Amino acid sequence: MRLLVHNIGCLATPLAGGAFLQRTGAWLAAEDGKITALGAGLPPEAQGAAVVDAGGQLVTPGLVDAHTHLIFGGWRQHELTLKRQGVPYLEILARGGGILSTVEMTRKAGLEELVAKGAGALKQMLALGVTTCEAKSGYGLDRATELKQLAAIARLKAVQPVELAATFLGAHALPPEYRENRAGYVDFLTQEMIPLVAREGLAEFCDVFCETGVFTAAEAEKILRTGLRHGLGAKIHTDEIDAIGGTELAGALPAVSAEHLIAATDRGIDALAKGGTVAVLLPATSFYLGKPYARARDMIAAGVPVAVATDYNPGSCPSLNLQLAMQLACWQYRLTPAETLTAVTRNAAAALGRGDRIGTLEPGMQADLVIWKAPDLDYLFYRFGENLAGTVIKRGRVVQEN
Ligand code: IZC
Ligand code: ZN
Repeated sequence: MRLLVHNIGCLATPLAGGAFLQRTGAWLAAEDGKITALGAGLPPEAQGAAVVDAGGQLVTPGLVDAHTHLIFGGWRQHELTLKRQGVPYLEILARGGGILSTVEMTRKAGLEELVAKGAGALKQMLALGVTTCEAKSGYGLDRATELKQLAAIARLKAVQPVELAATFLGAHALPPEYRENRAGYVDFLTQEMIPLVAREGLAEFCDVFCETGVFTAAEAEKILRTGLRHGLGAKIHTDEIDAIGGTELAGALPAVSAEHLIAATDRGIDALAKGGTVAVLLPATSFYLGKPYARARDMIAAGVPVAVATDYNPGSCPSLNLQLAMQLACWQYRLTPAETLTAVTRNAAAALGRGDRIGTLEPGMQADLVIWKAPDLDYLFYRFGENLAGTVIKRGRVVQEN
């Protein structure tokens, strides 16, 4: 299966070595799902390849959404008024709402229902140019429901084109059954769930919500080290609201990524740089919760690879629109268009352990790309509020035409 994309007005891509390439009048060839050659000027003979005319438009790598809570029952629109009345996110959780109300709805949902809802979301993401997506569990907090969420992710890998990376987030909140027994829940995760999830190959990563009133840095360390021993890469939700040591832990482990980081301190940023940990920033969550924006410029200055993702979930970011997150990153974090594109391609792929295969347009990399309804990269950050993705290609095949 061969593919030739020609008449590319502007090809924009980060490169593996850290540079950023923008080339006009380009073409790209792929075979068996991988990029074989790129060039400028006259394209090579098509020789039986499928030919796609990019129409003089922008082409970038397919977008990677490195942080989503894709699988959940119900929604939480009822929290909107509470939030408007000033009840904080953690207070809603402490009252048994928030994550725990989604847990209740996810426990009640059938597998087929979760698969159908996830498929609907992925269809929308693909139409927005997303070709790879992380998906976390964490709305079961019991054996059967965590496995049901991971089964839904496994099923979705087989039935639609967006590539999925599964993350086990059993440590998303303390379930009501363990309210008086924190240590018992951590034991359940480390002794029963993590070994089971790893043995069955149900997840690539293990994640913990390290936050005031949720899990401490010491608990997160125990859980993530257990995951690492079982072959699960470490991720951590940290400094979303308070800095309680999770970011320092992420750098020390090291974790593949630390996510949120709104309240990150200089020490935390330093630790991420030392550990080579990717900072996954979630600007649509800052927007939706009315919180400050993470210190992306300081992180880049410190040498931390910065990724940007949606955080799609029913509580703190009920939007799956990665283009919106990119635009917020550009305006609120003051990232340049090139830095922002790097954050949703190369760095996001690195946050999913796929940096050697996905996220740049270079020979040998997977042929995941988007032909945009945009003449150049700046335009993506200029025309906000509508879907600018045109044709989406995954592993060398056209999978979406808007
Ligand atoms: O359902 O509120 N921050 N987890 C940690 C979330 C947000 C998702 C939720
Ligand atoms: Zn999250």
